[in-house]
Amino acid sequence: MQSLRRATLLTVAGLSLTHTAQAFYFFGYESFPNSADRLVVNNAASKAFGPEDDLQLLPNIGDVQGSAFRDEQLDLAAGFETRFRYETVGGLGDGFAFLVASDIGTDFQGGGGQDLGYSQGGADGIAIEFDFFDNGPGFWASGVGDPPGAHISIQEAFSADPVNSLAAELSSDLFGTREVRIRYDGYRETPGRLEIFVDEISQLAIDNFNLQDYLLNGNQNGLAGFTGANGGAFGQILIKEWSMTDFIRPIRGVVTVEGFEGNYDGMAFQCDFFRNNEFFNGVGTGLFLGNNFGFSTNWIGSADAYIKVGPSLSQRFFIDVDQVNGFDFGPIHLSTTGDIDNDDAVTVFDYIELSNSFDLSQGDPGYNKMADLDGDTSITIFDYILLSQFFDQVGERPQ
Ligand SMILES: [Ca+2]
Ligand SMILES: [Ca+2]
Ligand SMILES: [Ca+2]
Ligand SMILES: [Ca+2]
Repeated sequence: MQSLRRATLLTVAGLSLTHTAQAFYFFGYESFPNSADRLVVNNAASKAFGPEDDLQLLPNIGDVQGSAFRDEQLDLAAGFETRFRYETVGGLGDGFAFLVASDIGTDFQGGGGQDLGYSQGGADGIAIEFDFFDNGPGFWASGVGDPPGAHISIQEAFSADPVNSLAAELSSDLFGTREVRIRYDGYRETPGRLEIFVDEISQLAIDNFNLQDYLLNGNQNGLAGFTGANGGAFGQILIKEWSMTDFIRPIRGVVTVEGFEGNYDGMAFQCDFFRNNEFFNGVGTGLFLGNNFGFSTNWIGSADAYIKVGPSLSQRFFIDVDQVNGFDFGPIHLSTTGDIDNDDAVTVFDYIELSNSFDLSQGDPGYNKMADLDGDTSITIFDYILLSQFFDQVGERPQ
């Protein structure tokens, strides 16, 4: 089921060459004026705070809670990346949490104080704590307390109890103005990595983490937002910016074919990705138009791509997919060969296919465009000659 879901995440994104490389943002807030779209604030939280229109998650008042959610179900299962910049002003309260969860509403608010405004029973999701206050080892009923100091932690099941901590790390670098990046990559060579960066320094990561295990009923979708709480100790927390992307990056290809550029239009292409000589992903077949094909994918990193278009044999190309800049691929060159029956080898069966279409021209009944190896829109002796040159050759794609 898992592999099926992943396979379906690959979709043909488009064939336009003019499309510029970019991440697919769910949303981005550079500030939080009252007009900030689809942002719901609750309790003591407010938009349009101060001259920079910050999101005030918590005012500098004791015993208050605040929460803010993007009013949109996000497809999080394959991965997401969120960035936010926050500032602590004045003293320090209990802290705050970034949440993704599938069964809460945008009015969600959990317990106060040490619960950081999110903890409550019965909810599925994860919370990433930025916990400023050590509640002590004996605080929890379980007897397993907070780590001994300010910490980042990844909590499951909406419980701030440390027994529900998937990972925790002490950090004294959580105060003042900080930039956080949280990246969940559900689709790479090691599937399921959740990593938290503060000021671009990795603070905490867990591998073999499948977000869907923590979203209700294996849901792919969830809400994202923040909660925070002040107890007897308190301080102000401002969110200055917040953006979120789905981690899917477009990859576009430009394939220039030697000999008869342009004549592969409407033919199938196949692009398979390998790492360490093992297939891990593919884009299946799609329509080749205007000498290029496009697709989007949700993995990043490098891979060997075996690309085959029309009667060419598959060839290996190295692809490096950059998570920030997306990817621009090509132009590459595929050699015209003679694989008319599309089995990635030039054999006697390709001769038979060519013979069946011999002497026919474009528009004739029975004309097979795949057999027109030299691209002159007729099946002639010259196509035979080309096929003969490549006879017995096979594509580079591992079988
Ligand atoms: Ca705490
Ligand atoms: Ca904690
Ligand atoms: Ca063949
Ligand atoms: Ca021809």
